[in-house]
Amino acid sequence: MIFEPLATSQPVPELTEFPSLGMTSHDLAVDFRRHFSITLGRDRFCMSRHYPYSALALVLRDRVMERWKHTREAYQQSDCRRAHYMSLEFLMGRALGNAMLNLGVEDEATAAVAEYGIDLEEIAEAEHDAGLGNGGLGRLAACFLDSCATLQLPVIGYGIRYEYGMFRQKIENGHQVEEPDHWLRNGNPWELERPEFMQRVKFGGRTEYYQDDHGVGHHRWVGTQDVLAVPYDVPVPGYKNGTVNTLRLWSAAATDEFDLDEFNAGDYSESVAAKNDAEHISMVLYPNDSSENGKELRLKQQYFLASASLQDVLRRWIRDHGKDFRTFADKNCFQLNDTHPTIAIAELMRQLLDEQRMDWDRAWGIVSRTMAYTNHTLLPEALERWPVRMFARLLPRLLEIIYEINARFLSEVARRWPGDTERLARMSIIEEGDEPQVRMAYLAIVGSYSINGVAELHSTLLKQGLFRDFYELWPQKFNNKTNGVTQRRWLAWCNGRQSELINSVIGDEWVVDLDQLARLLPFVEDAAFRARWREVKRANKARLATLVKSDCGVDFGLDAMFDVQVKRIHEYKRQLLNILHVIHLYDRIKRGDTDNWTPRCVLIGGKAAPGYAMAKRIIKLVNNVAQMVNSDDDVGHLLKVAFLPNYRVTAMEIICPGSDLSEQISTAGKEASGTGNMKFMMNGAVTIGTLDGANIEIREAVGEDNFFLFGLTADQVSELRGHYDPNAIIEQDGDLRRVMQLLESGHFNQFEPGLFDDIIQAIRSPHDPWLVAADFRSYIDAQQRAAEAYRDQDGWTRLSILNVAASGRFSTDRTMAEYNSEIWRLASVIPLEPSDELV
Ligand code: KVW
Repeated sequence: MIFEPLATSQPVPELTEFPSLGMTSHDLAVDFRRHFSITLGRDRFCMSRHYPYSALALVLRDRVMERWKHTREAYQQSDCRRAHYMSLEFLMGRALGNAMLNLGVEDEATAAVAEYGIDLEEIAEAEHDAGLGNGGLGRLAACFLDSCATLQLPVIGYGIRYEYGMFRQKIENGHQVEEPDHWLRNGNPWELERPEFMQRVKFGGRTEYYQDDHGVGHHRWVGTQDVLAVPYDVPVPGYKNGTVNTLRLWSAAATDEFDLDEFNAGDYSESVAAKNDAEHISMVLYPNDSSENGKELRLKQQYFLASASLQDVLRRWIRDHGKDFRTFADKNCFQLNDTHPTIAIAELMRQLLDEQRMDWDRAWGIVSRTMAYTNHTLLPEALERWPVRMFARLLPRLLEIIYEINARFLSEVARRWPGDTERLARMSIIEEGDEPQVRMAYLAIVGSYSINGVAELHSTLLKQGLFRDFYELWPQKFNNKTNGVTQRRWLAWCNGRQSELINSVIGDEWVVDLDQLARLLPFVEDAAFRARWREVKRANKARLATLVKSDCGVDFGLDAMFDVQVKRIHEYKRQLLNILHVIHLYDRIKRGDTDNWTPRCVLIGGKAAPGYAMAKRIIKLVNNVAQMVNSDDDVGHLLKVAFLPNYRVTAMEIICPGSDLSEQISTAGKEASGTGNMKFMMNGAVTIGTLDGANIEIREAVGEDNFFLFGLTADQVSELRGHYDPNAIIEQDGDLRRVMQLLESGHFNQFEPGLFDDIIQAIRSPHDPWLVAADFRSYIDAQQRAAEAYRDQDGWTRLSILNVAASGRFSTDRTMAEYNSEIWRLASVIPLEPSDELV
């Protein structure tokens, strides 16, 4: 094997040590030229954006690389406890700017490429987003990694290197069209292939019982079809601290034997098919946000991630500690990002039982002291259940283990509540019925020492509702960890103007200590500061307006209020409520009800899951309304509407700095947390929102006068079920009645009859789970209050500053510090800085 250690001699240590690389603009410029001409072998005919981008990426990568090695060395030498963040999604976005910011060489890099007449902003556009996630859950994982590196915590991300990330969204005739996202096509300088750490993952086959040489019984999993997992490491730099953590992404490859067996049997095309089959596992990200569709390939992806990652952790453990697992649980823990990687609980049992021949109780002792589970949603359609039959076929040994976990768990329940058979059925990991299912959330709860929700309300609702039985059994396992976002990307990087203005009055410590933003409070009273704040916002709005013009062809005037809702399209998020408000404003304009009007530019963006018909229809409605409103001369500058195609991390970096009003309008009790709400707040937008998810904590932090609240509470929402009468509400509310008349008359679909019938029906249905009509009046009134507040520009500027000043709590630095002090209990590890080794 080519990855065996050298047999003849071992290289001298100097091979792996390297004099530290210079960080001045001159040093960067020299290396930039070398990478462009020599590493990439380009000449003056290769002046597309791509090659200068690649050369600069290599310059930064070199500098990241030396810190990365030092960090690995420091972790290795300190033999520290580590956390492993297991997630099917990591929505990293672009890496170049992030590397420059964290290495502290933004100005130097700009100057370095400028020496060759190149504009850094222009070449940065050549980088493709790493879109390995759907939305909030995937981006949260990326923000977590950023904060862990900055806090110098030994946390490793484990995920899948999808060949195709989140689809690219185009809009054709107002409809969403999906295109594959082949993000690796032009190569990826931000990954390092590690074939030496390849693992083998089994599928299918059957289980056998056997006795070892000592007569002890064991199980083995045989007759399997195996897939290779090849790791690719992505560096995660901390902020100016010498730490570079690792995100390890697994790519699926066919095993050699797999090919050869079939090939020798004479069936060439079968052998190629098998190879394809294996490589399909990491081919594409499932584009469903908060809903599960029970596809076999998805379960394969989940097991592939869990098995490869755990084998990797055990490989390292055995390399460093031999087969003594007594301190394994003291040195390792695993955070499960939703139930997606939960099969890890059964897989770690399998590896300890079958591969390490440990007995059940010792193995379970390790598993149940190392696994921690984060729940991200209460929506029933998002709760993962896998058919037992599928499990039996794909992962027979894991199903046996799950049955055993369940049997032992249910006997504990029976001891605690003797005779309560209903409770046993309710709590069983296996849901009985015509098609029995494995309930992954219950497996996660039974196997974990910590279970957390992602905002105060969400965690409370988990304990009172969905997981009530489990909370009664194990109250000590449950806790809350309110989400956050990293201020490095979501303020320092994406909003240079606002950052500089903040720095000019309170310094830049907020970059690593976001609570420092509270020191902006006194400046709310400073008229000159408010004027500068307003200029910053206006410049950021101009940048956003340019994007809207180029991507939507719509003119946004800078004096109007920029009213923005960007997030996945889902009925519970109620983009529909937003568009009903737009129709209401349009109706007012058409009726001449425009005294004291506040001009508005409404921006909506987001992707719909390709199979989610209603979400796609809502996109079409937004586009049709936009078309009608924008082309009506009566409307003019009073109202503009645009749907921004292909919403993604890189778009949000321009959107949130240029927004005035942040739409966070989900039906109360449905949005577990939300994280876009925090990005907008940090960038000086004011929120209009319901008492849902982290909105509640945002409102508490900023003060009720500085937040436009509307809508039913979560309690009122559940109380209304059963006697909700939207038709009566529509009848009684003149504004809503006229909005429905416009919709129902086909005003927005004159050449597409019946197009919006499903939407109309949903609004009028007494079973509408999202209660759009119920919150309409309260929403319209809150929008009116926002519009009036906006007319007082100076007053609005105060609101804007107050929001930023109160956003300190919503840093993932705080979130990670809480995970660490209450769940992971890691000590931070400080690596050598590159220059240290010369001393
Ligand atoms: C499957 C999700 C991708 C595939 C959630 S809940 C479930 C999923 C399911 C994603 N995503 C979102 O997680 C965010 C991070 O905690 C929350 O802010 C958000 O409220 C929630 O909907």
